[in-house]
Amino acid sequence: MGALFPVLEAADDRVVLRVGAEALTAKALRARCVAHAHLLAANGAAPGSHVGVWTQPSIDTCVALIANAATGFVTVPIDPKLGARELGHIANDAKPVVTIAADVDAVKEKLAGVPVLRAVQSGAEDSVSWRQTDSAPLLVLYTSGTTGLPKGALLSASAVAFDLDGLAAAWAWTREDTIVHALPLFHVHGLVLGLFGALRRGGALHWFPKFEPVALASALGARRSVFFAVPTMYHRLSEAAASDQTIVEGLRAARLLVSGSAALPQRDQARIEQLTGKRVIERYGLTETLINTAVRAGSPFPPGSVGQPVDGVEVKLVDDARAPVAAGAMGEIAVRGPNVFLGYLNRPDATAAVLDADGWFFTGDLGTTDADGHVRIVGRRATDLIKCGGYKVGAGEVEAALLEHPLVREAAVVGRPDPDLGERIVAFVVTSAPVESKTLEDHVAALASPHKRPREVHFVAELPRNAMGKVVKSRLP
Ligand code: MLC
Ligand code: AMP
Repeated sequence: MGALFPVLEAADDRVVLRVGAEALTAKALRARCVAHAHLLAANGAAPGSHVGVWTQPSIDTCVALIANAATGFVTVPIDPKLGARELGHIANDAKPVVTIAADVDAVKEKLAGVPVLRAVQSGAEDSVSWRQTDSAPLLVLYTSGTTGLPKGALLSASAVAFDLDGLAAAWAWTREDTIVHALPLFHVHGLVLGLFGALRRGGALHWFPKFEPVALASALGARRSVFFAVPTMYHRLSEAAASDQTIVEGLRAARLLVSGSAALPQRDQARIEQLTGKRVIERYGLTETLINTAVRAGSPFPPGSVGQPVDGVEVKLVDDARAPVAAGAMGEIAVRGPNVFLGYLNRPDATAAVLDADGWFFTGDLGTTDADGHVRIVGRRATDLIKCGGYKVGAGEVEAALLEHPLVREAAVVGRPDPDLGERIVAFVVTSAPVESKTLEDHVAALASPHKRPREVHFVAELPRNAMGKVVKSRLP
């Protein structure tokens, strides 16, 4: 064990965090962490308490997320765009003692019953005890399943440290690297890899609250940088780069271009390689396991590989009965290692369904491995899980939200291939009176979340059903 973020113990004057025109040195960040711990202690939170962080895009939010983790609280990141239903669920399920927000007024009416505190704006000079890489929870990250409301995955500090150190070895990631990204701060990719990863290495993070190709590319050119993005962002960068040399130069200047959270289409990979002479490297993970496999920096890899297991992570492929498949055959990917989560909050049933007594976690992803251990993802067991823009969305959540609209009588939701989003959310609905598509899209955005809104709505007279009355999605037009 050691400190989760050693850079805060021996803080110096190097800039570790940049957002827009604002920057913080390690010393200034350390002082803010101390002030944060005092603020929480004065408001009824103790180490180990669940503390919500409203992830509005600002440097104060980054500080709150770091300070909360660094000083011993369990962070429940909350997407500020969540609709009423999901917010209510998270508040009831995780029961945060308090929630920290950069802009308190924007939150107060939305989070009924949870006290909201303004994120600290200045530092304190005394000391606190820094969070160690122990096995107690560090994060509760909400993730969608095929049905029902999102589940809170409990991740320990030791899992986060183990995984980040494994990725550091895979990518020769050091304190000399600046991570550049424009990912949201309430999921593994932007929060654990992007924010905590940069800080654990002791390097810097240059975070962009919005995905802006030209600004991002300029940042990549400014320092020894590593870029983290979802495939949709690489797709949009490659499109924009075709007519903007600044973007080409930026991508070319980066030390590493890393993609994850969904499959990177070969077409976009080829386009970026043709423009910049660089190949994007992929890594594969889940909220429940953090990152399991990663292409090694500077090593050759076959097309479509999401890399070899991170050091210390075991990977096996299994059949429907969870028995290992023959070498070279396709199977469900199961993983085991210190990276695997502690379980879902308040959901022992759901935990038991994915985690066996020997510590194997069954991912639901279908893959193959080659003789060198390179993993390729070839599909997913559940067709009712959709990956749209790198966000996981359960078809059932969207259907449930649609059915709460007074004019919707029946709804079926599927993911359809999309060159930009990977998969787009497509809804088929039977309504009792005419209604605009936009009305239904806005309805889902407001109730669940904007990224769960259908991008296409088809109005049908009835849904195809089998003899038992169950909707047969494969027969949808
Ligand atoms: C649009 N908007 C609406 C709306 N329609 N708001 C309310 N109601 C409506 N009807 C808003 C959106 O919220 C957004 O706001 C803006 O309008 C633009 O929306 P958009 O055009 O639809 O955005 P989109 O093009 O879909 O965004 C693409 C994207 C995004 C790539 C930027 O999908 C993204 O950030 N993806 C990252 C997902 C991610 O981090 N996944 C990691 C999961 S962890 P605004 O204000 O935002 O502009 C994981 C593990 C692992 O998977 O391996 O990493
Ligand atoms: P989430 O639950 O949002 O953490 O999403 C996890 C899922 O994202 C995995 O189960 C995979 O289906 C998908 N995923 C993550 N990284 C990759 C990748 N590099 N290639 C393909 N799919 C990926």
